[in-house]
Amino acid sequence: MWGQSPRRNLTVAAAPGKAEFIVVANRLPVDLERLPDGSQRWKHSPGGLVSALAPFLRNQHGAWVGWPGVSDVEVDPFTEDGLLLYPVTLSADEYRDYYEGFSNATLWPLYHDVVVRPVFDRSWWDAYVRVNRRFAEHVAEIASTGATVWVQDYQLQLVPQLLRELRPDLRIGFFLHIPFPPVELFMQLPWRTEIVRGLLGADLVGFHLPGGARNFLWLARQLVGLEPTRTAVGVRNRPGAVQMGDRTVRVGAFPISIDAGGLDTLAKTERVRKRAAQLRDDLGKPKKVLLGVDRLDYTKGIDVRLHALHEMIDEGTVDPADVVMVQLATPSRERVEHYVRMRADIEQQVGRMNGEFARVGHPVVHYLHQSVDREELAAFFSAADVMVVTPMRDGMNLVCKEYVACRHDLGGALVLSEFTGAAAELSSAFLVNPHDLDGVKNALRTALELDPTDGRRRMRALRRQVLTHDVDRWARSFLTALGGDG
Ligand code: GDG
Repeated sequence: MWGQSPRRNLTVAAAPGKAEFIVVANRLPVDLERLPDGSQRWKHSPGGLVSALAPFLRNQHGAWVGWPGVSDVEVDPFTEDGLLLYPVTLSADEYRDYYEGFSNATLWPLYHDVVVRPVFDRSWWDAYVRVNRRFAEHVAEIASTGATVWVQDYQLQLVPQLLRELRPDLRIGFFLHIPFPPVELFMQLPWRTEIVRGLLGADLVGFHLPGGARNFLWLARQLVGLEPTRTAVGVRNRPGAVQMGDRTVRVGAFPISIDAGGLDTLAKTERVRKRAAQLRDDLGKPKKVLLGVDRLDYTKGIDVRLHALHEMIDEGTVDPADVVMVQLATPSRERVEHYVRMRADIEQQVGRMNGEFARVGHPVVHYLHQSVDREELAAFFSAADVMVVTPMRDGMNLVCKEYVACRHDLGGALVLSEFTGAAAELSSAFLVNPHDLDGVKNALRTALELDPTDGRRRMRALRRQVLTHDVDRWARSFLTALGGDG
C-alpha cells in the first residue's frame, strides 16, 4: 500500500511536455482504494505489463496514463518508484457506458468469437469516443516532441488516430491483448470503419498472432481502401504494411509472455515448495490434483472442464477418492450481466458435482472465488498434476505459461485449448478443442495417466519455449519494431 490519501502521494506534479516514452492503458498500474472511513489509498496492481515496461519507463523519463480504478475522482499526476503516473478521470456514467458497456459488453464478446451476443448501443459508442478522446488529450499534453507512445488494448482503439491529429510528431504504437476477430464477425460492428481508422493512426499495430494482423490488413483494404504494401505478416518476424498518404503503418504479430525467470525463481524457494506440499495435504492427499486458474469469464471455458470431469466421474473413469479439482476464479466485471449469469451457472455446476460425488470433508471441486497473492499462486501451480486451460477463445493466455515457468521439477502436465494464442507456441501440451467434450475428456485421461518420462520430456520442451520467450523479449521486440522503419 502506498499511503493513506492520494494527495499525499503527490511527490512531484509532473512537468507537462516532458515525457519521452508514454504507456497508455485503461488502468494505471496502481489502484485507488476507498476505505470504509472515507479515506483513500493507493494499492499496487501488479501485472506482467508493468514489470516488463518499468525499465523502459524509468530509463526514458517514462509516464503511464490510465484510469485509477475509482470513478469521479480527480487526482493530480504523481511519481512513484520512478514512474510518472497520470490519472484520467472517468465519471460513473462513463465507467458504465465506455468500460462495462462498449468495452466489455460490445467489443469483448465480439472479439471472442461472439461466445455471447455483443450489444450494439449507440450511447455506449458515444461514451467510448469521448473517453478515448480524453486519453488522447492527456497524452498530447505531456508528450515531449517526437516522444514514443504505446497504447494498450481494446478499450483504447481510437486513441492512435485521435492522438495523431493532435500530435503528428509522435511515434505511436498500439498492441491488442485480446484476439482480433475473423473479418466476418468484425463486420457486424456498426462502427467498424471508425475502429479500423482509429488503429491506423498508429505507426505499428501489434497483435498476438499473425492471423489477427492479416485480418486487420484485409479490413484496412476493405473498409478504408488501403492496399497492403507487404502482406507476409510474421515471415521472419517482419510486419506487414499499408501506406496512409506519406505514412507507413506496419502491422505485425508479437506474442506476449510472462516474467518467466522471476516465476521460476519464486517456485524454487523453500516457502513455495513447502506451501505446495501443504496444499496437497490440505486437499486430502489425493493421487492427482487438477487445477484451473482464470478470471471468472465466459470465454475461459471453466464450464467445459467441469462438465468433462463430471462425465468422467459419472462413467467411472475417474475416482473422486483419488482426484480433486481446484478452480481459482478471480472476481471479474461483476456488474456486467453475462458475468453475473455465468457465475451463477458455474457455482451451480460446482454445487451439483460436490452434491453428487463429495464425501464429508472431501469435496471433488474446490472452488475459490477470490484472488490469491503471487506466492500462493506459484504454490498452486507447483502442487498441480494437471493444469487445465480450456478457453473457447483467448488472445494469448498467460496462466498456462506461468504454470510451465513454475515446473522446474519437470512435473505436471498441461491440457491447453487450441483456441488460445499460447497453443501456437506450446505444442508439447495436450492440445484440445474445447467444443469437443470427448476430446477434452480423452486429453484429461491421458494427462492423468501420463508416463513420467513422457511428462518430463514434454515439460522440458514447454519450458524451453517459455523461459526463452519472456515478457521482456516481447516488449523489446515491439519497441524495436516501433523504433525502426523496416
Ligand atoms: C488478457 C487476454 C492475454 C489470475 N488469478 C489470479 C492471478 N491471475 C493472473 C494470472 C495471469 C493473469 O491474471 C490473467 O492473464 P490471462 O492471460 O490468463 O488472461 P486475461 O486476464 O484475460 O488477459 C489474454 C493477456 O491479456 C495478456 O495480453 O494473455 O488472452 O484475455 O497473469 O496469473 N494473479 C494472482 N492471483 C490470482 O488469484 N496473483
